[in-house]
Amino acid sequence: MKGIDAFRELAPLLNNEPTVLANGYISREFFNVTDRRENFYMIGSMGLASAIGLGVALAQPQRRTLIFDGDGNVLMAMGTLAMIAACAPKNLIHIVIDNEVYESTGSQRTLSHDIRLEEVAKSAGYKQAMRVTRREDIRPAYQQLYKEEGPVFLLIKVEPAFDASQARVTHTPEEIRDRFMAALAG
Ligand SMILES: Cc1ncc(C[n+]2csc(CCOP(=O)(O)OP(=O)(O)O)c2C)c(N)n1
Ligand SMILES: [Mg+2]
Repeated sequence: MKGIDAFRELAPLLNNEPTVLANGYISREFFNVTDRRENFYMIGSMGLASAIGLGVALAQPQRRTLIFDGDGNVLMAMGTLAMIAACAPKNLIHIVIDNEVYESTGSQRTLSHDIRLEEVAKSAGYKQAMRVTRREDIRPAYQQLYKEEGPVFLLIKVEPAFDASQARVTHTPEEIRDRFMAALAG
């Protein structure tokens, strides 16, 4: 399964959940699958989607909040897993597209081949943490986790298979911020 296939499975399941996306190809691929006001593309700053998603979940406790993260991003900000577990927002779903590389910068290997990030999340104190490797398992896993009390964690193993002909995010950072805030206010 390619990362974009995981996004194609998940996109039809989304409603108006605020969705914070990690930098690099994660944002770019999801932008190409479904661009929506609720998408906050964290262009540039690696590791921070999870912290921003935590902040959104705490500020908007009545809304289910999604984080779309990468394995390299999670490894860079592993402390944020502990912070999310400690703050324990019931409405937070943390999804990781794990291709075992830093694909955006040339596919250098990450540690996620040996280190099970969903077990790190579970040990930190996430209420549920699941790993899926098959495309057909994504939808039921997501639907199950959506019903659970958060924070919950879904790791999706994919091949590194980014299609570099896909467009970059065309919105400026200011536009991303403004439309995200407008979507959350509405
Ligand atoms: C602080 C910081 N360090 C490094 C980078 C360069 N960089 C951008 S994306 C990326 C890799 C992200 O890896 P991962 O989260 O696994 O996503 P993937 O690229 O595999 O989709 C790196 C190293 C950056 N943007 N910011
Ligand atoms: Mg990666």
